[in-house]
Amino acid sequence: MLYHLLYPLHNTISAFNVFRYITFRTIYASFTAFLICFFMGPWVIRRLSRLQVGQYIREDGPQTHHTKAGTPTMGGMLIIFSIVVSTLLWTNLTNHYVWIVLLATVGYGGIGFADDYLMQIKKQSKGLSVRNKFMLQTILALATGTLVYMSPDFSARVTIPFLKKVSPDLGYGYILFAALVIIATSNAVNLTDGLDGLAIGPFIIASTAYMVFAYVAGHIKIADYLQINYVVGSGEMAVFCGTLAGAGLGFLWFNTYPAQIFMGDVGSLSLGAALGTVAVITKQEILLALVGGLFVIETLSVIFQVGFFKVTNGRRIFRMAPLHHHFELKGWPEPKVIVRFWIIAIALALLSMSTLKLR
Ligand code: 57M
Repeated sequence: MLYHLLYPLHNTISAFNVFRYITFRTIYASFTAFLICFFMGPWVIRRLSRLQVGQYIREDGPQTHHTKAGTPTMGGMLIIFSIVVSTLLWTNLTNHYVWIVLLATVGYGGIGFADDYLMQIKKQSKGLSVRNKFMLQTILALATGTLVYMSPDFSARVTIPFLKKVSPDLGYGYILFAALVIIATSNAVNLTDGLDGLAIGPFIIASTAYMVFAYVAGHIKIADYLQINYVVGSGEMAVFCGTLAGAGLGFLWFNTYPAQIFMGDVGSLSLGAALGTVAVITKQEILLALVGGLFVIETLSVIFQVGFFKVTNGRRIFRMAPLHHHFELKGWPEPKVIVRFWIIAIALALLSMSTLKLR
């Protein structure tokens, strides 16, 4: 909105020329989202506490979690609010990718909200059924994939990290592929969200990495120099990633150990979908498995644990899945697990950056 209101005045007030620049808008979009979360956080925490939207803690979980009972949850509503407001303020609203990514983010937020609402407010212990949740996620992901696929000049080629000459064209299959990336990322972030700041930390890191990828993919000269797929209009996703990272930081202020608020499914599902959609739009789809490698590790730990459990009739690989519970049960204090997982996330994001050169 600011871009549309102020940039046209640059002939009269030359300083307004800065609104043209993606870098400038990305920085201020991050700040805006951060400040909204930071200043509204205490009010949201008070309101959620008053509404008694307090976390129910599972009996079978690590003992240390029982002290967390009653922590306000559904803080994801605040994160989504700050992302949407900041995106509307700082992006070029004629860019259709902006609307597609907002649709995915808010839509997945809606699914998470329904689940949280049933559990926290209606006090139904299970929330949405797994079947309904998955069906809604699939419909929305396919819709998002179709909209991206139909975008002018969008290519159905998939970027394979480290291999610049291999880029298979999936045709209509790209829609399915895009949906898979979005669903997988959304659920992986959700599984990781089990310790204070554990999901939001790596999420901030991954969003920052995609801020760079989006800028590069949307800049014809840099994309050409680095020989990566140029996507017309994807530079605007850098501004959106700025809002993700900024909102994430603002939320982390309150979600850091010992957390004053959890994000709930409304947060984890929507943030994962936002990241997955950005990866698709910027054509760095497969690279997300490395950028968000921590989410992948957590998910694989569940897949292996459940698979092994079934095949061996009740034996386990880890003390408990997802992996963070394993280390908790080994006796690592919660902050140690969290910070070490963040370190892994930073290392993986740095490694992913090297794919810009190594190909
Ligand atoms: C949600 N949710 C947290 C909070 C957060 C298939 C199976 C592995 C699924 C998995 C699962 O349900 N994962 C998804 C994980 C919950 O947090 C809420 O949920 C939102 C995210 N959706 O925002 O509202 C608890 O996590 C803790 N928490 C924090 N700080 C935070 O900032 O401490 C969350 C955010 C909160 C709080 O305690 O209550 C969760 O863990 O439930 N299931 C599991 O993770 C379960 N694992 C399991 O059953 N493993 C089995 C195998 C065979 C799969 C095993 O290894 O034996 C564990 N979850 C819990 N207890 N809580 C089991 C024990």
